[in-house]
Amino acid sequence: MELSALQKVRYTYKPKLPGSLSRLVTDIAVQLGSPTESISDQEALKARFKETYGKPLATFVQGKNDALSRRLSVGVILSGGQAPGGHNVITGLYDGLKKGNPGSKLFGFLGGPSGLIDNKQVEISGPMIDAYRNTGGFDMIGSGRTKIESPEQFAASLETAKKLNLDAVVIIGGDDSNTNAALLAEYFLAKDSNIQVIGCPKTIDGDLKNEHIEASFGFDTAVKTYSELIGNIARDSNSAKKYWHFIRLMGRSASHIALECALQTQPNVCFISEEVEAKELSLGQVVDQICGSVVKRAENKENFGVVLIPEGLVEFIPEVKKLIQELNDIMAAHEKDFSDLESFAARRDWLITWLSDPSAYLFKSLPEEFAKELLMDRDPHGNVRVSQIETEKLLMGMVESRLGDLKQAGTYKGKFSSLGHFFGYEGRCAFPTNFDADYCYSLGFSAFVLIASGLTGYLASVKNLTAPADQWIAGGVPLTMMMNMEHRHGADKPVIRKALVDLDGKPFKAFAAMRETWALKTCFVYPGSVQYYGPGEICDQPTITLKLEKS
Ligand code: FBP
Repeated sequence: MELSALQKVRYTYKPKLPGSLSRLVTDIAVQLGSPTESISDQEALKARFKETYGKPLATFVQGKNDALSRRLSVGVILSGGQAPGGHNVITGLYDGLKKGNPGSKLFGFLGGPSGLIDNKQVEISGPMIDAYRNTGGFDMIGSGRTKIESPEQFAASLETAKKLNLDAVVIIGGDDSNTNAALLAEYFLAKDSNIQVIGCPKTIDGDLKNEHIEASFGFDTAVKTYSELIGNIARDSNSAKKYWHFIRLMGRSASHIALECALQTQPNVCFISEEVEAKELSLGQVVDQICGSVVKRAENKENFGVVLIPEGLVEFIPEVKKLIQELNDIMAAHEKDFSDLESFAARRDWLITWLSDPSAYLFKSLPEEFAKELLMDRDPHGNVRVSQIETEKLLMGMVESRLGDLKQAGTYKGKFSSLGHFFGYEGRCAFPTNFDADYCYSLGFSAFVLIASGLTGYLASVKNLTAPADQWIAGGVPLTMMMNMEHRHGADKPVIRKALVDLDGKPFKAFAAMRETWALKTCFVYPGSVQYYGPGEICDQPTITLKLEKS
């Protein structure tokens, strides 16, 4: 394989570790706190997690710990969407295991959780690790979205782990995958197996965070990659002065990505889905908000601008959310009738007979392309695939038509020409920033310490992330501590609570304080590309979101 100059140099980058992990491995002790409680639904969760509920928080400190030199066999899984830094979690785990005992082994399950179920794995070797140090992507072992949920899948997972003589399984994933990790940890103990399960917090969406998990890895690199691209487009827009750019950004549900990109680039308009839902805005009101900026800027002869749209927006506009829920139910309950209809027109007419009046009215009024996208196959969790729904195009069309009305009424005299973009996959496999490279390596190393110390049902945690890396605080958070019960697909299920944008939080407030100015004036900021080498103030800075949250 031909290597780029940057890749060659990144192989030699030495990720920074928290002070507590930089010493001799046998000098890393685990300090345990008091028993913990889940965030809510304590009784129901205690009943569901009889073996693992309420474990104490773990912090790594200086002290003798001979357990860390045990010979171990561990299996690792990459689960869900790609996020920069995944390879470094594996690298940190591998280096930790080998430092503890050169005879320890690491197996990589291929293609996500299905690799554990079907016993598809590879033993990870030193040369393999060296070929992936500080690189983006999940291609070392691949990822997948299979959920371990049926009794057969749990039993097959245990069988694989036993066959390989594993001491532990590490699951690198988001909220759903780590809920799975908690269930697996519980299952193994309930089946009298001592095989441990440890999770690592991954997702570019940034919605796996709480008091103890300050950030999910990958968010830092993804938002910096998107912000560079948005800044470049904003500058092009300010140079040519003839286009409005509508940019949809990844983030399945939460708008953390859009919010951070807005703080970094200062666009004219940015929607935060959580606010749209809280204010119960209609699709028409969302369109009006964009038109407000277009009209005012046209009065200043600025017929150009940038609009940021979180990809999850459609599911947070109450009327569209209701329509999607009704479509999900109808299509699930009458799957065959629906799939027997071949043309879109036949499907639309059939669906309209089932939909409630308001949803039928909205569905009929949607442009055909967008309505078709709402009918595409659901993901394995039954959700619409928002990454495939071109909300930016819907809004571009609706804004143009509304501006036409305003022109006729004489309240708008500008010119409107728009271009659509979607930034998602561009950021998920970028070379991890120094922050993500260091954070991920530390998470992997922490997973090793948790395993060697005999803990199970924990998420590796590294805190104090706005301080220099040597002051980061590493340890583990019991998975049940982050859980609550939620009604999903007709039943109450234990899940790790997703962290949506907090409308009372500092990042949102900082954005809300500035957006009226940005809507009117051209205040774009051009962040430029991620820097890997150079002064710490440009290479090692965390996101604005994290800095504000910790300030
Ligand atoms: P995870 O939650 O698994 O990290 O994935 C998040 C995400 O990148 C979303 O932002 C996006 O909507 C989705 O994955 C796309 O999924 P896919 O890779 O299956 O197209």
